[in-house]
This record gives sequence, C-alpha cells and structure tokens, in this order.
Amino acid sequence: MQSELDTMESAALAEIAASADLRELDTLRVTLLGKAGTVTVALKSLGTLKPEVRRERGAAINALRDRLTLAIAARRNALETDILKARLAAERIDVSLPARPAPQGSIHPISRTLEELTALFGAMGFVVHDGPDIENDWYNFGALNIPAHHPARAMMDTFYLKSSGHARPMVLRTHTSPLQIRTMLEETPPIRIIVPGRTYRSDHDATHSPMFHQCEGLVIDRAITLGHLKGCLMDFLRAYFERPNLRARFRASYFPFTEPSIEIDIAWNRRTGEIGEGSDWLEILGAGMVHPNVLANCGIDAREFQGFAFGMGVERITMLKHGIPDLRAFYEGDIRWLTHYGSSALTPVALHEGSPR
Ligand code: 2U9
Repeated sequence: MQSELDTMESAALAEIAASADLRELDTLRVTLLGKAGTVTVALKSLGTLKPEVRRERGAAINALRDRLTLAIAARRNALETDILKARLAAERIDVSLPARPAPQGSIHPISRTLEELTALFGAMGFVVHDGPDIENDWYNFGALNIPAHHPARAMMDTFYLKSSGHARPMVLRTHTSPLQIRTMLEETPPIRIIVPGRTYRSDHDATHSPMFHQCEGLVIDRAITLGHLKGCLMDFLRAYFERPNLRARFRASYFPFTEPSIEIDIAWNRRTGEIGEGSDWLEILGAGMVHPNVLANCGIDAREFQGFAFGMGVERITMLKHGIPDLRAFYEGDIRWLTHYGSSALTPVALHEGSPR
C-alpha cells in the first residue's frame, strides 16, 4: 500500500516539476487534488477499510496531499518568477538614452512676418484690427475716393460676387483699406492701427497670386505730418530688415486715397542681394497723408484731424528678407520648403536692432 502511495507521489512530483506553465500546473493540481482528483479519490476510498488500516493510510494520504500542495505552490512560485523575469527583460527601459526630439512643425513665413509686424508696430503703439474678407464696393472703393471709372474697379482686377440681393455690389476686398474706413466710422481719433490680412485680386503669375496678404496702417490725430510718416516707416524698415543704417528714398506718387502720396524704395545691392545699402532701389511701401475726401467720407473733420496711411505686400517683404525667389511656393505646402523657410515656434520675435536711437 505504502509503496503504491510512494509511486504515486514520485510520479506526481515529477509531473509538477515538469509542468511548463501555470495553466499546465493548474490542470495537474485539479487532476491530483481536485474533487475527482487521484488523492481525493484515495481519501474517499478509506471508508471501506478496517479502522486500524484506515487511520494509518488516512494519515499517509493526508501527508501526501500536504506535500503535493506544497510542491505545487513552490512550482507556481518558480513559474511566476520566470514570467516576471521575462517581462522585466522584455520591457527594460534604458533611462540613459537621450530623449528623441518630438516631430515639430514650423511657423509659415507669412505667419512669422505677420507676428513681426504686430510686434514692431505694437511697440510703436499701433493696435491690430481685422474684419470681413467680403465687402461692398463702397467700403472697398467709394469711401476711398476711388472714382467709378477707376481701372482698379474693373472686372479684370477685382473678384465681384454674384448678386445676392445686396443693395451694393459685393467684392472680395482688394486691399485691407475697408477696415480703416470702418475704424474711422466707428471710432474717434486718435487712431493708430495696423490691418494685416488676406486680400484678393484677379491676377495670377510668378509674381502675383489671386490671394495675397497686405498690411496697412493708419494714424489719425490732430497734428500728424509727413515727418511722422517718415520717422515711423524708417523705424519700421530698419527694425524689420534688421539693418540699423538702412537707406530709403521717399518718391512722390499718386493714390486716390492719399494726398500727397509717396512710394518708398529701400537701397539694395543687385549683385549681392544685400538690403539696406547699395546703389539700386527696391519699391517696398506705398503711403501718404489721408485724402481729405476720405476723412470726410468717414465723418472726420479734416480741419481738426489729419493723418497718414501706408500699405505693403506681406509676401513681398517676406521674400526680400529671406531671399525667397518664387511667390507661388508660399501656397503650395511643400514640406521641404516649409522646413527650409519656416521658423521654430519657440524663436521669439525680435524687436531690437532696428532703430539707431
Ligand atoms: C485709408 C486711407 C489710406 C493705404 C495705402 C498704399 C499707399 C499702397 C500697396 C502696397 C503694395 C498695396 O499690397 S500692395 O499692392 N499699398 O501703396 N496703401 S497708401 O492708404 C490708405 C488706406 C486706407 C482709409
């Protein structure tokens, strides 16, 4: 009898030791110690034996059950330790590895220039205004003293919208000037604003896009002169192009909305492309004193108030500053171009180096 239990024990212990995983071990536990397991059945069979045999064999089977239970627990422990070791090896993190840089986008050069314009003019006390891209022809032309027959109004240059019951023809604004009109109608001087934004003209070639960006500015107060205009725009140009000694010339010109009107050229070197000095000139800004008719259209008394306005193409000043050769690339979304000409969101917008003061 005893040797039969010994045989059972050594077979069970060998199987326990050989069980390869927790599931196999648990199946074995049920086979040995479960309700219908070998050891349980042996215990149940005790009832048929004589009392003196029963006691001895009962004690032997109980001891066997305890040893098998311990052996199973020990094997489970060993298997669990193996599993943990394997996980620790597989999920090992090398904390000494340098952090991989997260993939980073870049700021589009137009957005960057708009930020710079906001910062530079902001430092001079200008606030930013914006408004609708769709305007009626009075805000876009009439209020600006642009006469009915003016070529700028022609279908060729302006996107007119299909009539949709509006009292006046609606257009995609051809400049941001309607915002200055709205501001003068709504506010009383002093006014000192810049209006950066999208503008639209029916034009498309290597140097013109049907959608482009402008930044215009307007200053209205009691004693504003062409001298203020000159000082303000020289400060701006020197700061924007980061050339404290940038030279510029102010040429007489004509715009319907300013009188007198001027155009501003900056010096550059055609051979080296350097900006600020050299014997060649680049047209960069239009400007002038706001025409009295425009002030009157906006309910401002020209005997009490006057001021200056200016306008520039954002793509143009961006191309000149960064040596970007083709306007069309701004809108193509080519990742290589954006990586090359874009800037980091973390680079602060410079306000310095501009004015020699
Ligand atoms: C009001 C009164 C006057 C804004 C001005 C210019 C001259 C100018 C062009 C530069 C390049 C447009 O993008 S561009 O083609 N702009 O030359 N703009 S004066 O004058 C104003 C604006 C609003 C009420």
